[in-house]
Amino acid sequence: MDRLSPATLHRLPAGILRPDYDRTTVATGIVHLGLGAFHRGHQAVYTDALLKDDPRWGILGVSLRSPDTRDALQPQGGLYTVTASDGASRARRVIGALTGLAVAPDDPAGLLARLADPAVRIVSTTVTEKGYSHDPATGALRADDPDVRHDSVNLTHPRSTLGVIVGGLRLRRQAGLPPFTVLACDNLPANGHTLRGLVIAFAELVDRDLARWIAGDVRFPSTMVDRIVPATTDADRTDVSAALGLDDAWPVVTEPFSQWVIEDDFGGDRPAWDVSGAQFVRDVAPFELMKLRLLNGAHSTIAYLGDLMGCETVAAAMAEPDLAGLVEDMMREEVTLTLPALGGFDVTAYRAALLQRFRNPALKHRTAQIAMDGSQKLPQRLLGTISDRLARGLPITRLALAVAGWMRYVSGTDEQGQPIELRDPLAAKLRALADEAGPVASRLAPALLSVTSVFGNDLPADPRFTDAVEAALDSLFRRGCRTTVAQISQS
Ligand code: CS2
Repeated sequence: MDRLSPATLHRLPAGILRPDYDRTTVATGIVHLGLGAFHRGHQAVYTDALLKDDPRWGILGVSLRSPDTRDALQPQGGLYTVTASDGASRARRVIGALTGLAVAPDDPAGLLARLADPAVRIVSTTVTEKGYSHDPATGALRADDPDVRHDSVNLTHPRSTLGVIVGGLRLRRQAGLPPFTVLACDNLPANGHTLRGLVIAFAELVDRDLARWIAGDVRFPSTMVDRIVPATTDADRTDVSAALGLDDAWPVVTEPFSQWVIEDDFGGDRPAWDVSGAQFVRDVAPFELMKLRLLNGAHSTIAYLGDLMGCETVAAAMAEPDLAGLVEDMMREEVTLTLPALGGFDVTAYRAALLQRFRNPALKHRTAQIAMDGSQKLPQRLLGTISDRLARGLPITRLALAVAGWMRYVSGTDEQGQPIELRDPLAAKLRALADEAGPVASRLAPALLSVTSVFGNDLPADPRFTDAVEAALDSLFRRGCRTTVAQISQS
């Protein structure tokens, strides 16, 4: 089968949307760091839709580590297919927004030169939580991180997200150019504000004047991003290639739903992403809190408890009535009360839509994928909600079970005695703590709660929290996940 590419694009069957603009006239106005499936199914799609009217905003897609995406998409001239499906219907669209592909370690200096191109006005990121080199509990820079240390003395050849951004900004300042706007698109609380703090803290390690310039002149709008985009499977590749009649080495499969709320705080021109469905607002915080706590909080709960119950995907976990009931109750009874009111917003409908989205049979969203990097995700997804509830003297039964589910998962062995592969930047530390404690709640819970970069100092000192987590973990060890979930869900 021939490859999807600019030369074969005209052979696509009718019904598959394709770029409605002349790709040769598109300039690169955005450099995006973190070229995973999420970016390609979200920001790139919003951008693709406006290039016809405004061809200044093509995207140079940069992978910070692996060459895989570049290697798959280079022969396709950057083209790839996005399939949106709810199980019943399916819409396919070939996206042409990527004007270039780069792999940072191949040529870090060349990448910085691209960031210093005057046509580039925005540098955006989807580098996942762990890509921010920060302490998830406090948002502070991890100055001892090996990549941060490397970059602070090798800023012409950076490895980290922070190093690339600051290296690019330094070149622009040296060239007398205005800075680019830095657009954070990861699931972190106040992502733009958090990234700003980290960029400035990192710049201070390099050059205080530069740090001052960044603090004064660079904009870091926060954004809320939402679209469920699971890792692409080989079955997706086969399926998409059959529909196209052309081979697409790395298509993206996602849901029809997509949301992007962006703080309207850019240093210069910006794409009219609102024309393609995004929302520009003054304050993203209420949207972000709602999404992180309801969607991502539920997702992590489903991931740990579902995985322990033997459910391979989110949809399979949602087919377990007790688990689905527990998640629904957690969202309604425990999370919603901690959210600020969003004028005119129907949170009941939002919750119902989330449950429906989780049930999407077209998405093979693996619980193991969401379970990854728990140490980086727990604070904003579950622990903030718990702190807010405790401050009001409210119970935290289901939230505590979710945290205990993570601990049970981290213990490294599933209920059939099979090893659980822990993928987490703190894996070595967590595994050592778990091995030393053994499968005993009264030892494992305190051991893990002592990891301050996850739990901070306040929660581990609050017996309402520690007792609830330990009791839930004890039940998971003694009675198993299925029985524990059933008991809590039916109580
Ligand atoms: C998921 C998110 O992998 C995960 O941790 O919870 O990627 C989730 O699918 C997105 O945030 C949905 O917008």
